[in-house]
Amino acid sequence: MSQLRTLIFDVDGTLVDTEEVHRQAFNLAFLDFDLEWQWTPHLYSELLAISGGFERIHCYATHLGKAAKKTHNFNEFVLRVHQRKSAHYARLISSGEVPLRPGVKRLLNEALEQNIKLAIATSTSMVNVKTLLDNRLPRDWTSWFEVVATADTIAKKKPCPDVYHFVLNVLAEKPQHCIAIEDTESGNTASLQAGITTVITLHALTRGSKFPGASLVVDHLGEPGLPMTIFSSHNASVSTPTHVDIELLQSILNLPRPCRHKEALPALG
Ligand code: XBP
Repeated sequence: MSQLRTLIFDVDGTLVDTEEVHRQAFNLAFLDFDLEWQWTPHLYSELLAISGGFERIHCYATHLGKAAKKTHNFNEFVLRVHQRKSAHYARLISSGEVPLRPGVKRLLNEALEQNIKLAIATSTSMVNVKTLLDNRLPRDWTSWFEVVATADTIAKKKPCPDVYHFVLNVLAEKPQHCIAIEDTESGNTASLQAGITTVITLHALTRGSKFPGASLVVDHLGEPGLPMTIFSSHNASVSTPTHVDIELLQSILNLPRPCRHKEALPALG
């Protein structure tokens, strides 16, 4: 039996349903630079496969979108567009209108009460994390988390597992004692490749995604008065709970992790 000792949260789409705000910020920046690009929700849900706003713009401009003018300072141009996007995002998100997702604050408090360590593993910047959580958690929220690993901490973003390896290394923690809560295929891949049992909370931009290897896929973490919907669970007996709490997470950790791919398991014996 693996004792749950650490809960690792993704940020965008998991703590707060922010990706729609990111999408609006990208489109405002594109208008500022007279670019004809406008990312629809459908296109953006596909672009979420690319972690990192700079990388997302760069990839779109280079491969997927209008042929970008190949200027010698293309990277510098993309950086300026991303910086402008980040300014729009900070302004939009600091209003506090978009709340913490259901069950997030309850689960954070449950973990703290039960001495389970908390960590953050995200592909966005520390500035974005601070702007987001300064407006949604108590002033001392940074003391809640043993580690806040961001795009400023690691070079290679999700689906690369580096951000999760960083958290494990700083905490000197083994993956079997952790659970990650994520929202995208890219995040699911990153946490599973780090050997961490993963729970997925869906949102409008990820409902069509597949999460092979995730132990539980729900629409949100739920509250006693706002039951979650379970979309897939590796543990048939988990079909009754109305919300994700520490007890449920511990029961998930005791299960053998689902295999990521549908290939038949090697014959035993
Ligand atoms: C989400 C991301 C980020 C945001 C955009 O990170 O991939 O790139 O979509 O923010 P996570 P930036 O799900 O790991 O929290 O423009 O700052 O990258």
